Amino acid sequence: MKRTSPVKQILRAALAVVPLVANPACTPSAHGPNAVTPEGARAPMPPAEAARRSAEAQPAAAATAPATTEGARQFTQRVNDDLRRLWTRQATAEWIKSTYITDDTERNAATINEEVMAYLNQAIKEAARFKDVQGVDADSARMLHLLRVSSSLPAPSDAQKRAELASIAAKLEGLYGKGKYCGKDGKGQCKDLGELSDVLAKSRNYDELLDAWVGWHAISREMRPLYQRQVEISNEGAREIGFPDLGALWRSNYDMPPEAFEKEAQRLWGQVKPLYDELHCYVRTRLAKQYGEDKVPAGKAIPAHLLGNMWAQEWNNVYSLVEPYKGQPSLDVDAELKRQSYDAVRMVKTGEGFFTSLGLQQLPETFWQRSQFTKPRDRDVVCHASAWDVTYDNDLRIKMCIKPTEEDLVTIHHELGHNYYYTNYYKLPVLYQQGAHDGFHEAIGDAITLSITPGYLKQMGLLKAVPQGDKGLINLQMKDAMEKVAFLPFGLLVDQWRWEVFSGRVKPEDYNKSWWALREKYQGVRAPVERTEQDFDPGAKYHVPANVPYTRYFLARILQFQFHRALCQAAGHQGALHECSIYGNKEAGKRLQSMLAMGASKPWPDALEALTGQREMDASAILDYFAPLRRWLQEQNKGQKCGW
Ligand code: X8Z
Ligand code: ZN
Repeated sequence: MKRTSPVKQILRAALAVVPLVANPACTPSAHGPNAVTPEGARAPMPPAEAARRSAEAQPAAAATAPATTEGARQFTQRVNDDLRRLWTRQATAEWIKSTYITDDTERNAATINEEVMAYLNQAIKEAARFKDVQGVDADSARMLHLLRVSSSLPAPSDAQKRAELASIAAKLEGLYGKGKYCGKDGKGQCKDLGELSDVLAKSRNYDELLDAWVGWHAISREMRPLYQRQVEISNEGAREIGFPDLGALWRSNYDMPPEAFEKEAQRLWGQVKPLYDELHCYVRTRLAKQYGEDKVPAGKAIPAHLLGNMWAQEWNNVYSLVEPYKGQPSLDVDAELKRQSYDAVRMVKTGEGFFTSLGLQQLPETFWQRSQFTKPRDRDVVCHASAWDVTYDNDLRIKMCIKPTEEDLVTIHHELGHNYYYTNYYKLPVLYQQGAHDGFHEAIGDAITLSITPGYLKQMGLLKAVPQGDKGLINLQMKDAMEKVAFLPFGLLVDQWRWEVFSGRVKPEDYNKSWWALREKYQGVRAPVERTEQDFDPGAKYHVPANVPYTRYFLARILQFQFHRALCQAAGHQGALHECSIYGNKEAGKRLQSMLAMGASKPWPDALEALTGQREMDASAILDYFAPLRRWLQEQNKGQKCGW
């Protein structure tokens, strides 16, 4: 029987269907020019310049590597070397730009982003010469696959279009970063996203909330034509390297055919939807008490501005409105952080302390020197939190605008999770310097935060008393669920929308309508005022203009509980999952590291097995965790008109 070579199988699978996106973390630039920013690339490029740049971008590797097994090995080695150099230059330029937004730093980043795009387009085409080669070793075959799916924004080989794509991507991210609302008449005091988010989190005044929500959602209107063109050009780039559209490329990053991945995401959603529905029903009832039945009617989707967050993605900011039992010990960590004047460095040290308690190493000295912890007063920066290894060589950093809140303390752990992944795999070839899949990367820090129990917080002096008994437990679970469970449908729908857009099933004239149809379908949330196709509400969420795939966060919300369960087992925890903290447990730390060190060197089921013994993603851990709350919610919701 004729054997098909592994490379051929992989290339066929990818050509036939879905490739994955291999962005390791929330670093926009990592493994793909997500965040290209060329002010200077706005004008059409002269043909001579375009030709020069195309020629520069030729990867010499393939031309000299013969179509043999040895050639494949040489080729992938060369690509790893080239990419280490290119990605380091790219990440350096992106870091400088994101921490100091000016025309110059944007143009600088754009130039290198174009170069990386050109290189990848060429290298991926050259890699096709190995598809019929028999007996290619497993590592080379995997790297050829990872190369094909390594960019979330592939450019076509046409230099003009590549420059246009870089320019558009830059403008989109810039529009988001500079977005401000200056009052209805445009003459009020201007508020940025941080300030508007504070209103969403703290105000309980319906009209004030509405004003902040509408104000922020106006910043994305001008993104619409740019986004439409970005879709056209990047789809062309995806087709050139053998994918039907960009969504198919994104979905090919999960070691299974893209259609199988779509089904997998829906399977997981089916597992958790009943829990979400119970939470939604209860929260709506409580919001109706606060704002009135006329504003929050039973049986209808909830107005999107009442859930404490600009995108209604996490609802923990309105926990006080839904608190099940009064008179229990406070769960308010914010108050303690402020009272004790925690500064950003102390908060990050607290996060590091959790990881080192597991036996993981301290962060390198350079982390403390090079990170951006707080918002500089003298310049524009990208505040959306991210984690970096700028030189792919343990050059760890985080970039945040930290405020002394519990939300930011949680985000710090999230970002440090990325850094601890980086530090465990930085000695691998760069094509392997990624998570097993992108959801793994997003889940590490979050899994750690599941061990931030009230007992741990009390030990840290951040809670006065640990909640006791059934009432204490239900309050605690409600607070957790408002963050973790509430997020699930949002985590799924962002890319459900983009996949439809990329495939052309949703046309530009229906961008906004289809966005709200999905928000209503999955989240049970509706726009608080009439929207039209003048609006571009998806653009008001960072990851859309920044072109960061989002399904990873949905997967991470489920995986983090699966990881937590396995780590608790490794730590010898007996009893209910929600009672476990792995703080200080070295066995759990070792188990975690065994997975982190694999990077993307093996298909993700192998990595999952190393940590959990399971080869499938599984929502049973999140369901087990919230079992007490779910029973309680079912009781409360009896006789209510749930659903929408
Ligand atoms: O973007 C992030 C991280 C960086 S990877 C701060 N997150 C998503 C979001 O903010 O929408 C974490 C949770 C979901
Ligand atoms: Zn992240």
